[in-house]
Amino acid sequence: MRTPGMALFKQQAVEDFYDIGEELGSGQFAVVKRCTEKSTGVEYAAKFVKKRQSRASRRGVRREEIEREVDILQQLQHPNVVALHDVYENRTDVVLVLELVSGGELFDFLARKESLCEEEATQFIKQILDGVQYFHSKRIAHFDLKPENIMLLDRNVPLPRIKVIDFGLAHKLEDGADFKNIFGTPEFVAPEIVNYEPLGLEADMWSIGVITYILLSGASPFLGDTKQETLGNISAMSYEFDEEFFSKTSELAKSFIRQLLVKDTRKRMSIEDALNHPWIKVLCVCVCVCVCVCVCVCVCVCVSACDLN
Ligand code: IQU
Repeated sequence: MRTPGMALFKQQAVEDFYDIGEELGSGQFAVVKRCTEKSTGVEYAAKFVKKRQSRASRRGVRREEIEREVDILQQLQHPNVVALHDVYENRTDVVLVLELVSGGELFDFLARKESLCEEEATQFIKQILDGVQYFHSKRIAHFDLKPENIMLLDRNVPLPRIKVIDFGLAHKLEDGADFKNIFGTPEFVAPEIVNYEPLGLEADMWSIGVITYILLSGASPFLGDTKQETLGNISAMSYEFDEEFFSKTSELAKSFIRQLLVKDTRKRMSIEDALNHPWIKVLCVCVCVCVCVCVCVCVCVCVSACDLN
């Protein structure tokens, strides 16, 4: 039943407008399927979110939470953030028709590669930072940044485009509101989440620190044998740069991670600080210069080849 003030999603059957294809992924209360818009032939990813049927039920997602995710996605249009195309609902589900991101998760891509040099890593981190800067500028916190939620648009290009997905835990932070009680995946959550303290945009910055650590080493900084042990490690700030994994990593990269994995939220790097960190600035400029030089050389070779003919 709908009450006044509730968002109205399209009440027609999504199947009338989209051909629904194979399953792409699933979560506790959602399944994502490939779909094709009948009128245009364009492919999307349809996320079927199970609605909670009664107040007492523990299954499904509360309507206000689904509306929050939709409301946030509707505010976001950025090359590094998944786009929302359409929203339908029926008795059991709300269906979010999202941009299709075909290149898989960033970490599957990395797992297939022999190794990732820092220049390549910064190209990925920079795109994550660009996406995060965009929603942080709107005071939107994601609260669930982790490798599974970073996807590649197309894995078969030299510098794949990254998309941040899954805004199911995201919140728009209102001024003065003291925001607590959100819980993402233990490995990636900030100490203020573990300790049920007020939350802000800083929690995402911590997660970026953990993601960067994993990206460069393949190891996870706080992961314990149990959930409790992991949370204990986070709260105790118990992590190190193990020589086994970090012997070839630059001091600049470690300083970037160190300045994100800071317990005091006021001393942790903000998104602007991270974008201005020399590891990101210097390496990204280097890669851009290299790409430009390569393109120039290719053009020169082509032009001279044409002249010879
Ligand atoms: C998924 C979720 C949200 C958007 C997607 C867009 N394209 C493909 C898959 C998408 S998924 O749940 O199927 N995969 C997320 C992998 N963690």
